[in-house]
Amino acid sequence: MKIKTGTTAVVVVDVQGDFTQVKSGSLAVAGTDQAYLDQVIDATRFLKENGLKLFATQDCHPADHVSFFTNHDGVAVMDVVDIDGRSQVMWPPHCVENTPGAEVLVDDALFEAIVPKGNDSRYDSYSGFFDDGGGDTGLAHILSQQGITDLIIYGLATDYCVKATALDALQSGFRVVLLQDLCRGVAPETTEAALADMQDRGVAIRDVADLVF
Ligand code: VGL
Ligand code: ZN
Repeated sequence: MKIKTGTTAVVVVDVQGDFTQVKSGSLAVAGTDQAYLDQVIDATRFLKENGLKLFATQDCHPADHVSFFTNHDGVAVMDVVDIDGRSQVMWPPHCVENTPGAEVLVDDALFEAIVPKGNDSRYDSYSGFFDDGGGDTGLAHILSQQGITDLIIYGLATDYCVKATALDALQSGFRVVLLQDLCRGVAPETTEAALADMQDRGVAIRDVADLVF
């Protein structure tokens, strides 16, 4: 697949301590060992060397965040609870602002911007564009201002934040390529379903080796 370097940007989704086994994260996704992290870091450098602008999203929650099971009575991890008519998964506390678990594990200096999301305690934000309350992170505006029309997306987790970010990117008018080999999912069934869903809606599913510059 030929990449137009002037108008394509990369969005690295939530490659953070708490989502990885390397850092013994509180919400470590299967397959996020050192080999995975090295693969992501090498690919990210490779994309930068080929002239692409890089952006990252960062899950970043206050300690009293609505998605933490510890902030609700009588619930267990992964329960799905109705909150004001929305389905909210009960997660272990993760990516608490200013803690090591929230740190992005790819060198900050590579990115034009690292966009935080999920900082409103009332709303979850799997998407790097909009939270569940409709709040805008500003990412679409930043990308558009830089003349970006196409996005290459990868990171964690395929079935939650990667999927939500890719679908909101399409909704915001970007063409989207998802690099499957650089993504890992929370559970196999939801990961398969997420990939099928993204493909159905027009996301191109590729591996980094398929890109041509
Ligand atoms: C994520 C669960 C909760 C993700 C974020 O990055 O996929 N998953 N918060
Ligand atoms: Zn989160």
